[in-house]
Amino acid sequence: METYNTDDIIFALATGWNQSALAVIRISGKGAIKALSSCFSRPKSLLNCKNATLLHGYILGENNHKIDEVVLSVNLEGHGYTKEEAVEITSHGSLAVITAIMQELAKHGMRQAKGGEFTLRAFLNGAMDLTQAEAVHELVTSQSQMERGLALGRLEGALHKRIESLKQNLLQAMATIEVQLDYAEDEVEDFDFPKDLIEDTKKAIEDLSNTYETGRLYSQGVKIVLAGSTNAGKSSLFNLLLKQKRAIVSDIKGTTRDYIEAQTTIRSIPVRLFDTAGLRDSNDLIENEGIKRTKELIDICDVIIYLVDGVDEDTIIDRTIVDNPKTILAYTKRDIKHRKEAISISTITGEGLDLLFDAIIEKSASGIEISDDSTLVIESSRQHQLLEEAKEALTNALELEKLDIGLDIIAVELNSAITSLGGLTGEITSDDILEKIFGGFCVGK
Ligand SMILES: Nc1nc2c(ncn2[C@@H]2O[C@H](COP(=O)(O)OP(=O)(O)O)[C@@H](O)[C@H]2O)c(=O)[nH]1
Ligand SMILES: [Mg+2]
Repeated sequence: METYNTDDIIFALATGWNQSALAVIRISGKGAIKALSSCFSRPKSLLNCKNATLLHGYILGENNHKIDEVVLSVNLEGHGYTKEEAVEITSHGSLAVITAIMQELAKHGMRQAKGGEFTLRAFLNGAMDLTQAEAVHELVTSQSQMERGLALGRLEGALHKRIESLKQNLLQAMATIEVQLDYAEDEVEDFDFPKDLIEDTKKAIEDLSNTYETGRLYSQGVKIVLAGSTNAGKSSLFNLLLKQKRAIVSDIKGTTRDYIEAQTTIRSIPVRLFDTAGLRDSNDLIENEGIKRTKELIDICDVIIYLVDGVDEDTIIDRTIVDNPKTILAYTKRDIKHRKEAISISTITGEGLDLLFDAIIEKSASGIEISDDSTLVIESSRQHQLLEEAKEALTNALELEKLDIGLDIIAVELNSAITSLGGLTGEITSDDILEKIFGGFCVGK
């Protein structure tokens, strides 16, 4: 790979680039211990370290001037995250300390790592497969407890195992066919085309591929816009969902003039929630701008919750919004008046919210709600594409068999499905693909 050189020693700040109590700078690569010992106060102890040792001391600058008091966690080759010789420096967390240490490392033959380089090395050294490497990134960027749990399952190898077993099925089918191909047809009696095995495997691949929508829902979340006329109760619902008073709630119409945006979760799904200006005709310039922005938001969001004041019988319902397939209609102020013609909620008593949440899940991309994070779900578009390719190849194989086409042609399709599955775990992967996967990681991972 062009931009990644795996022969040298890399370092990166693994914690945030901001002031905190402690910072962790990680180093990995052959010779890392020796290189670091030339700027560490106890070089002999470091050089003689056993695997998985903690070592206290000082990072030294020019003329052995102390930069900071640190603790090193040392891993020898064959161990640790990258399976390379590696050291993690835990230092004090000021930017001054971090900068000085990193400058010192650069002077001692180490270079700043690029995004994902540690994980790339872990993958290349066989510490994990590609599904696990992708799970690292998914875990680091997880936005909800559910996504965290799902990603951890994949990191522990749940997806890897499933793909491997699917691949084994296909290898077995392939072996049966190859035996037949190796001999003239009349020599092998009772040849049974492994149709069931291929069909079952195809179904399992399809099921896994179909989890992508759900995975995406839990990782990327949904954009929900609260719309409706002024005083409908949008800001009250917004605050309730955020569990804090962010938006101003008032019975004076036109209080919310621009939209307010916030992040929350609804039933473990990350939600970007927008409280908007009421949709009413107004002569107020600023309010009109707010209404215009509401209309723009309606275009880009996934779900619109259109709130209608349940008490005010005269409210005019905007059909263009209600008829939008993204829209959930809900009456508010159920504690005063319970409207039966649609979902009816109260932000005071919380009544009806469960039904509203059900409707949100149903409207969201997949409509599938998963109950626990032990479910196997994919969230990477790369994995989704490869599964689709494998499914396609198996569909072709089964079609060809029906048409009584030669086994050698069917074998090509089976092989292609096996290759796609191999691509998922990273058995066969081009540099371009590695670059694409690891390039999206943050530095230090
Ligand atoms: N009784 C009752 N009053 C509500 C409810 N939701 C909102 N309100 C009141 O309705 C008025 C308008 O609410 P607000 O959230 O500012 O509406 P918005 O203009 O759509 O943002 C306020 O006085 C709220 O206290 C509800 O569920 N029950
Ligand atoms: Mg409001």
